[in-house]
Amino acid sequence: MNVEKIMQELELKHPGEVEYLQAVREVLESIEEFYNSNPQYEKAKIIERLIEPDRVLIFKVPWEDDKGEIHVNIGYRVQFNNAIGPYKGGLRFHPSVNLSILKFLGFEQIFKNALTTLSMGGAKGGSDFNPKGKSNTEIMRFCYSFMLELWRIIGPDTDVPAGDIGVGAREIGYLYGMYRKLLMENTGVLTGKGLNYGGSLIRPEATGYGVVYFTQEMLKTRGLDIKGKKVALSGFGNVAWGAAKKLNSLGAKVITISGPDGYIYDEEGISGEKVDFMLELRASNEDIVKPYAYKFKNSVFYEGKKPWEVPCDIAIPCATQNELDKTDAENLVRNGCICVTEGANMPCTPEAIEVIQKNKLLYAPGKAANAGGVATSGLEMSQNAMKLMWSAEEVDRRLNEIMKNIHSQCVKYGTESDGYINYVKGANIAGFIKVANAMLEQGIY
Ligand code: NDP
Ligand code: 2IT
Repeated sequence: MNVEKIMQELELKHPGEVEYLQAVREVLESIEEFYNSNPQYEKAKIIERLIEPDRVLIFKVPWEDDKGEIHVNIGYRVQFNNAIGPYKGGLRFHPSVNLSILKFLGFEQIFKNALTTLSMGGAKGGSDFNPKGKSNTEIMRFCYSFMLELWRIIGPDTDVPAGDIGVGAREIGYLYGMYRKLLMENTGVLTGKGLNYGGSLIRPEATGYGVVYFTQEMLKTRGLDIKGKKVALSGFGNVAWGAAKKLNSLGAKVITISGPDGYIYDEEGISGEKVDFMLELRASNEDIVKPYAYKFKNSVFYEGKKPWEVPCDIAIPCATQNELDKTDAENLVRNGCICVTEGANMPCTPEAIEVIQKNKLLYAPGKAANAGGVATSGLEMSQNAMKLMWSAEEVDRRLNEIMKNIHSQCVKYGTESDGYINYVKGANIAGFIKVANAMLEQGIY
């Protein structure tokens, strides 16, 4: 494979799809050496077949607001690759959603899902719908309309969507309600469901818990413990909340959270009722963290700033793509940070990753570190198929095992000659091998 040639062709075919092109380039560059020393992949044109989605459904989502006004949004489902199992990946409802973002997320999801060792292919979907400020009935009408198209291409053994930014238990409930009505079936067609209708215990916490389990494994490679470490988190959504809960229970100190309006610095640590307050902030639908500083007087709100300027031992970006850039990475290094774990998908820019890796910090890409969310979705699918429900302890034990296994795969394929573990390389190669071999074994279609 010649990365530059492939990228040039891809850029010509998909001009302006910057996030998608960024995600593909990262994978290609990190697997290039391995790929070229295993000619069976080139012979079968695995890369050319892997970088284009199997199919994309784009549809219109008309819905009526509470005043009777009609709106039209765009809905998408990108089914990227199902060589190892049914298409699987979240739905994102956010005004920034476009084809490029969903293709980057769907592409990443292929490798992430392969790393979990469960049988799940890669997909992503969503809409440019903005849930902010909408009433429950508006959300319900939008979700119903979205499912009136989506049902045609999903199914428990075909494609199993879940949540992502802007899609939580409430949205999954409405989507499931319409699917059940249309098909007269109760199956594991969506994950992240409520506990009353087939959801799994620990799924809401799973991404954040998994991120912390992975961080523990990384620290162990340097003989370090997470206890007592100061941790800067960004975001205040589902992933940041789960991470904060687990970090506190392990004796680490969470000192920041953030929203698009700025970040909160709380020297005393964000624990106990303060973590619960994160859920209230999210539920307010306002998408601002400023009210935290009104409620907890010893905390400070820094308007329009990012948390990466605060001295910390561990940084865990949990908000969105490209939120941590080169300058942020330089600040973290200067302030003595030892570990950056990606809770969000692709939150570090390529330039930031270069700085972090050059300075030999522990660094884990999202496709390895945040795989606990989709892994627990996979466990939800297993429970649904068996018509059984595991205890929280059982699910958590399996999640912990899966995260440790992902870490071992990264060490196996990512350890460099000087002993530094390149988790990007490790995760991409390990994920690639499973999918590529499945494709080889099944022929060219
Ligand atoms: P949530 O919707 O619960 O929270 C994310 C919120 O972060 C968004 O509402 C967004 O606000 C906010 N945000 C956006 N940009 C910034 C920014 N620059 N600084 C601070 N906050 C910002 O989403 P999740 O917690 O579910 O997802 C967060 C990340 O984790 C995403 O990258 C997602 O893909 C990833 N992820 C999620 C998993 C899951 O199971 N939910 C699993 C694995 C990964 P705004 O609307 O104003 O932009
Ligand atoms: O990015 C992700 O892995 C998710 N949003 C979770 C997907 C899932 O199917 O649980």
